[in-house]
Amino acid sequence: MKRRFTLPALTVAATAAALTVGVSPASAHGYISNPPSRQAQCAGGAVSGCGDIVYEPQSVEAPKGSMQCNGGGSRFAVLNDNNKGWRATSVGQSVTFNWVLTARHSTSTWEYFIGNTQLASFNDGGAQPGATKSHTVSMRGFTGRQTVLARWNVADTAMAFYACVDVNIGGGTTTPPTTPPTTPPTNPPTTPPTNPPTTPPTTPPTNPPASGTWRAGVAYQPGNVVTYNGRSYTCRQAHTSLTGWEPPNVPALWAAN
Ligand SMILES: [Cu+2]
Repeated sequence: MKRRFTLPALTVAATAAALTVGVSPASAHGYISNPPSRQAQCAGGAVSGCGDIVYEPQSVEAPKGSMQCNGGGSRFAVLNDNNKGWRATSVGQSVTFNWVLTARHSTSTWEYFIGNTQLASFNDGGAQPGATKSHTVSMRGFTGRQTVLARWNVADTAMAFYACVDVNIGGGTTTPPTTPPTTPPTNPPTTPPTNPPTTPPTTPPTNPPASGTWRAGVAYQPGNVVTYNGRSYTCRQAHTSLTGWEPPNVPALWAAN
């Protein structure tokens, strides 16, 4: 899984260069695209009424140390609203979180929490990530609907990037002896109807055609083929397209055919 997203150094350099031109620095950072984070759901149109986050899901940047989905900053408070209708992705006992990074900030750690419990921490020791990053994290000890808070701690600034991902852990599988077999008491969303995204990667409403003209706001999947300015490109990683992320600008996401 991890391997699939490893990209040649050359591509990464090209991406950074392209983004300098195509996207303003203020909007060039990163977010979890899959399973779709709250900001990804806003950007993809799965959840509406999100405000400005739809234009820059990668910009949830705030000082380190917050436990809030928006990082406790002044922007994007909508991400903290648990009643917003976020879709929970059905997952097993471990989840691979995939980041799309539009700026390769040198990194201290990547952290994952449910509530106040730290699920995992990955120490990059100040290294620069590639254009994408993925971590597989155990959900051990948790079942049902949960919100995972991810923090990308930048090494050389006081800032971090935040992403909340709603998941439904262990859909039908198991339950420890602590749970009574008959009723699933406090976990309403264990019933299928509330979990539309049973398909693996990104889910949003806009399913891209097998081929067609590239558009913003579409949840593209690996293998999707689009045309842009008369050229054909194949999607390399699941992501929701954004203005500024046209295929020639982001070779990490699109391979020219
Ligand atoms: Cu940045």
